[in-house]
Amino acid sequence: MTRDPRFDVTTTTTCGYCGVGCRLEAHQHGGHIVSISPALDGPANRGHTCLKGRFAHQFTRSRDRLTAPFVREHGTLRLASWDEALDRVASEFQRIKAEHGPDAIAGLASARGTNEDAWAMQRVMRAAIGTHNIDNCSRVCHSPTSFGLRKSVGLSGCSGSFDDIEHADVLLIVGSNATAAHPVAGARMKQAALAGAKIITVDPRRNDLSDVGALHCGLRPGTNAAFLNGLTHVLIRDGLVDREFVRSRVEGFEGLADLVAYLTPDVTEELTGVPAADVVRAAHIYGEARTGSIAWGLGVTEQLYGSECVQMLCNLALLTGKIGRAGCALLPMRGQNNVQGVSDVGALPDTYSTYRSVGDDATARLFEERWGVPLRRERGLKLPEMIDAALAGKLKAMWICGYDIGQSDPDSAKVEAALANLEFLVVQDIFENLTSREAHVLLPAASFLEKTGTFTNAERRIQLVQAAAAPPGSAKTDLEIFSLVSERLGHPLPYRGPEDVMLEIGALTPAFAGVTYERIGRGGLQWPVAADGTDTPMLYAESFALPGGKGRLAALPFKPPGDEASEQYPLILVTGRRLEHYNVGTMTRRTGNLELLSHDVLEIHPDDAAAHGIADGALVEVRSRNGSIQLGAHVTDRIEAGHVFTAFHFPEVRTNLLIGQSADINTSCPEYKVVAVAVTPVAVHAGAARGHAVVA
Ligand SMILES: Nc1nc2c(c(=O)[nH]1)N[C@H]1C(S)=C(S)[C@@H](COP(=O)(O)OP(=O)(O)OC[C@H]3O[C@@H](n4cnc5c(=O)[nH]c(N)nc54)[C@H](O)[C@@H]3O)O[C@H]1N2
Ligand SMILES: Nc1nc2c(c(=O)[nH]1)N[C@H]1C(S)=C(S)[C@@H](COP(=O)(O)OP(=O)(O)OC[C@H]3O[C@@H](n4cnc5c(=O)[nH]c(N)nc54)[C@H](O)[C@@H]3O)O[C@H]1N2
Ligand code: SF4
Ligand SMILES: [Mo]
Repeated sequence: MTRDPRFDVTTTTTCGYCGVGCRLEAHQHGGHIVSISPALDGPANRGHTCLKGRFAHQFTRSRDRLTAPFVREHGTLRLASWDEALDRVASEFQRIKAEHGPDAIAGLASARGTNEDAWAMQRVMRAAIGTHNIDNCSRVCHSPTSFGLRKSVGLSGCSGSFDDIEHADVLLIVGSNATAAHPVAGARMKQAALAGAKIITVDPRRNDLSDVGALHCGLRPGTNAAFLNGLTHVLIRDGLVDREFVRSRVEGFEGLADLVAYLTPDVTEELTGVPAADVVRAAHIYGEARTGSIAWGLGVTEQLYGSECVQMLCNLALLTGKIGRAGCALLPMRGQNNVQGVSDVGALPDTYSTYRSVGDDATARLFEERWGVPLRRERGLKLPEMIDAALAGKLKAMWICGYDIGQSDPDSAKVEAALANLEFLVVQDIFENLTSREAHVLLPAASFLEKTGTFTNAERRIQLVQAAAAPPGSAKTDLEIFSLVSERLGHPLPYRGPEDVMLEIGALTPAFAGVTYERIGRGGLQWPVAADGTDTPMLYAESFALPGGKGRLAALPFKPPGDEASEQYPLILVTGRRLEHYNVGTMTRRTGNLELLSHDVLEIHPDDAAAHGIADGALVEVRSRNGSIQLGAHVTDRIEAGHVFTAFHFPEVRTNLLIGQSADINTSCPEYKVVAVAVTPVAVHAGAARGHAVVA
C-alpha cells in the first residue's frame, strides 16, 4: 500500500532484533528499504522504536551480503550454483548417515529466523535425517528461564504482557539492562518510574533504570540466590506473605520457610555485599505494594545456578500473590526477536513444540502419523554436547543456521577446534561470520526484511513478519532452503508457503490450535490460542499449569558461583551488551551504528584501575584461566570495584576466548556472567592504544 510519495511501497512487519517485538513500517524505494518508522498500533511499541529497529537496516544492502552459495574445493570456498551446493549438502548428509547413523549429524536453528523457518528445520532434522540433534541459541540465553518457569508455574513464557509495566506499583528488575537491551520496553519502565512506580534494580552494575529507581542493590556477581532467598526471609519474617494466596494456590511453603530461616539480612549482606538495610527495604517495597512485576535477564540466567534462581524469582511472586492479575507479571526479558518462538516450536533436542517431551509416546505418535516416518523416543544432543561430540570425532556434520557459535559461544578456542574437526559443516546465514570460516558449504539466506512468517516476542505474542524487499542476488529464505534440502533427502515438505507451516504447527500443537495469519492480523496473538482464535494475554489467573493446578515454591539453597576471584585472577569479569550493537554484530556493524560505537572497551572501577596501574584509554590484557584478549580500558564508577565489564560484539576482540566451561546445572547455559580475570597494562608504542581493540 503506498502512503507517502517518497516511497514505492510501505510494508508493516516486526523488528528482527530484540524480543520486544516492535511493529515497524518498512518503506521501500527503488527496490530497497530506505526508511523504517514505528507502527503506531504495535502492541509492544505503541509508536516507538529504538535505534536498531528504526535505523539499523542498511545491512540489507551491504556489499558483504551473501548473495550466492559457496562450496569448499581444495581448501577454499568458491562460488557455486544452488543445485551444486544443495546436492552437496544432501549427498554428504546421506553419506554420513549411511556410514555413521543419523546421530552423527546435528543442526542449530536460528533464533533470528521465523517460527516457520525453525519448524521446518526441526522437521528436516527429525523426519528427513532421523535425529533429535537440534538446538538453538536459547541454550546460551534463557533456557534457565524456560526450565525455572516450567517447574514453578508451568509454562515457558512471560506470565503477562509488557502492559503490566504500566499497571505495576513496583518493578523488581534483576540482572536486566533493559534500556540498552530492550530499549522500548526499558523506556516504558522508565516512564512508569517517572509516573510514580518504584523500581528496584539488582545488578552489579548501575544502569539507566537504577538512576530513576527507588533502590539499587549492587550485589556481587553470582550471588543472586543469596539475595533472592534473603528477600524471601524478610517477606516471611515481616509478615509480607499473602497467606490466603499461599494457602489456596501454592505448595511448598514450609520447606522454603525452613530453608531461608538462616538468611537474615546480615547474612545476606555478607554473602552478596548488599547492605542489610537495603535487603529489608527491597523486601518491603516489593512485599507491601498492591501490584508488582518482576523482570529479569541474563544476569539471572547465565550463571551456574541460573535455572534455580528463576525458581527463586517465582517464589517471590507466589509468596506475595503477585501473579495472574494486572500489574503482576513474571517478565523474562527474552533476547532475540524469535528466541521464544524457536523454542516454542520445538527446535530443541528433548522436546517437540510447546515443550512436549520427545519421549512422550502419545505426542510422538501424532508427529509420526502426520509426517509418515518413525521418530525416536530418546532425546538428542544439546549444543555443548554437540561441541564435545565433534571434538571426540563422534559428531561428523553440522548444519548451522543464523547462529555464530564461533563468536558467541563460550570458550571460542574449543568451538573453533570442534568445528575444524567436523567432516562437513553447512553454514546458512546472511553474512560470513567466524563460524563460516570452517564451512564446507555456505548458503545465502534472506533477512527478516525479505521474508514472510511470524516471530514470537517476549510476551508470547505471535506477530506477522512481511517481506518488505526482495532478497539480494540469489539468496533464498531459510524456509525455501530447508524445503529444497528436505526434498533431496527424500522427505519433501508439503508447504506451499509459510502459512501452511503455521497451519501444521497448529494441527500438531494444541496451544497453537487457532493460529492463522488472518487472526494474527496487526495485533498478534498470545499463546495459548484456542481453536476459535481466543488468545491468552494473562496466564494463571485461576490456576497454574502444573498437575494439581498449584504453583510450586522451590526451597533451593545458595551455592557459590563457578568461578571466584583469587590472587592470580583478582577481578570478576561480567560480560553483556551495548545499546548500539547487537550480539555478534554482523548486522549492526554494517549500519551507521558503527559510527556511534566503533570498538569495545573494558570498563574498570577507578580503585581497581589505580591498583593495577591502568590509565583511562590504556591498552590492557585480560587473562582468565581459559585464555586472554587485549582491548582498551575505560575507567568508570558505573561498575562496582572488584568487577570489570565488556561486551562480545566485536570479532576482533574475541571476548569469549576468556569464557570457560562452567554452565547452569539444569540447562547447560554458560556462566558468561562470572569469570575471574587478571587485568594488566600492555606496553605499547606511543599512540598505538587509543582504546582500540586488537587481536590477541
Ligand atoms: N543493544 C542490544 N540489545 C540486545 C542485544 C544486544 O546484543 N544488543 N542482545 C539481545 C539478547 S540475545 C539478549 S539475551 C538480551 C539480553 O539482555 P540483558 O539480559 O539485559 O543483557 P546483559 O547486558 O547481557 O545482562 C544483563 C545484566 O546482568 C547483569 N549481571 C551480571 N552478573 C549478574 C549477577 O550475578 N546478578 C545480577 N543480578 N545481575 C548480573 C549485568 O551487569 C547486566 O546489566 O538483549 C537483547 N537485546
Ligand atoms: N560473553 C558473552 N557471550 C554471549 C553472551 C553474553 O552475555 N556474554 N550472550 C549470549 C546470548 S544471550 C546469545 S542469544 C548469543 C547470540 O549469539 P548469536 O546467535 O551467534 O548472534 P546473533 O548476532 O543474534 O546472530 C547470529 C547469526 O544470525 C545471522 N542471521 C540474522 N538473521 C538471519 C536470518 O534471517 N537467517 C539466517 N540464516 N541467519 C540470520 C547473523 O548474521 C548472525 O551470523 O550470544 C551469547 N554469547
Ligand atoms: S526495542 Fe527491540 S524490537 Fe524494538 S525496535 Fe529496538 S531492537 Fe527492535
Ligand atoms: Mo540472548
